[in-house]
Amino acid sequence: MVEMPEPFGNKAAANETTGSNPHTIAVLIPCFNEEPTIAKVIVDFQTELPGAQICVFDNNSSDRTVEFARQSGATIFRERRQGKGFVVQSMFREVDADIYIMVDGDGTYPASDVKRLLEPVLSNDADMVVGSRLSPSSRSQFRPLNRLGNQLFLFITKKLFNVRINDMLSGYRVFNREIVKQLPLLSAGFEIETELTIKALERGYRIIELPVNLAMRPQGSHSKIRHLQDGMLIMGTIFSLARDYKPFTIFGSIGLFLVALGLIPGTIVILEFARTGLVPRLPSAVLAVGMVLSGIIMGVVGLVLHTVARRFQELNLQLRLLERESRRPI
Ligand SMILES: Nc1nc2c(ncn2[C@@H]2O[C@H](COP(=O)(O)OP(=O)(O)OP(=O)(O)O)[C@@H](O)[C@H]2O)c(=O)[nH]1
Ligand SMILES: [Mg+2]
Repeated sequence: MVEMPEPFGNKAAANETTGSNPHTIAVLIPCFNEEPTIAKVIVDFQTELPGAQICVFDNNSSDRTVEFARQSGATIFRERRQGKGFVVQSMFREVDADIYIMVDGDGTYPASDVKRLLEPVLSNDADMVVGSRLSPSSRSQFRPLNRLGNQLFLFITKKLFNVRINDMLSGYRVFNREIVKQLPLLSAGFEIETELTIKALERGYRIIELPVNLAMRPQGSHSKIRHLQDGMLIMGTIFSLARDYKPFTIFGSIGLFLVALGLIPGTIVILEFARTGLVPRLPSAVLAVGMVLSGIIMGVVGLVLHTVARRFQELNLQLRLLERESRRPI
């Protein structure tokens, strides 16, 4: 479970709104050819949350996804640009609600858990709740390659960002309005969950993970993941976000590596100089100086970018505080 510091907690205000004036809830379902499962997903969520608006975001499906979704009572939205990331961007832009639930259209996430996931956002204890498929108590049915990929990406993210999370790629999440309307998302495809998790963590939003059990896709329903291509995209996203948000970690590590490498020929040259007073291996000396200097430059670049990133973080926080202040009744 990840619990961020609570910079903006305002329980009193939230309890008032959950009382007589209930929140509007939207269930957002990205869909690309999910004809075998979409109707059941919609009905299950309608049963769990009778007042919620169910929004299916279709992405050029060539099967009967849209027809089945409409028959089941969902509102249909269309996104022409192909990719889950584009769909999530338009879901967050187009739909107006107080609380948002995002869930896949493939029927692999249990609707029966939705009230449990909603609870922390309703009580204003979290800005985002993640249905964690990899929590110790989850009994998720993963395909072996998916489990391996998830664990590898999680390991790298935890090391680079120094965060405690169990599942960063889950497609089952609950958000409050602030995070949906304020998080700047740019991803086009399956790297969207990585971006969502890391940007939310870096902005200090309060995130809670609750265990859910992932089920297998039923017979006749097909995965949209292309393991190699999407895996590389996710890896690329983790590293570019690390470069932007943790520049000192990235550039500092490269710098340290270069300095260490430069010290190998450097030590030989220095020892020889101490012994004989001569520098007979001039190329080694030049190589050592070049590598150590490059390493130092990398470290300085990391330090400068770290300061810039920190200032932007502060600015971001100030903007959010200002926005909150401007919404307070006078
Ligand atoms: N709108 C839209 N939805 C997509 C696209 N690609 C995938 N999705 C949806 O995103 C959700 C997740 O995709 P999945 O193929 O289930 O990926 P996954 O859950 O990581 O892996 P599996 O369940 O093992 O296949 C599903 O509801 C898909 O229909 C896309 O290009 N556009
Ligand atoms: Mg799925």
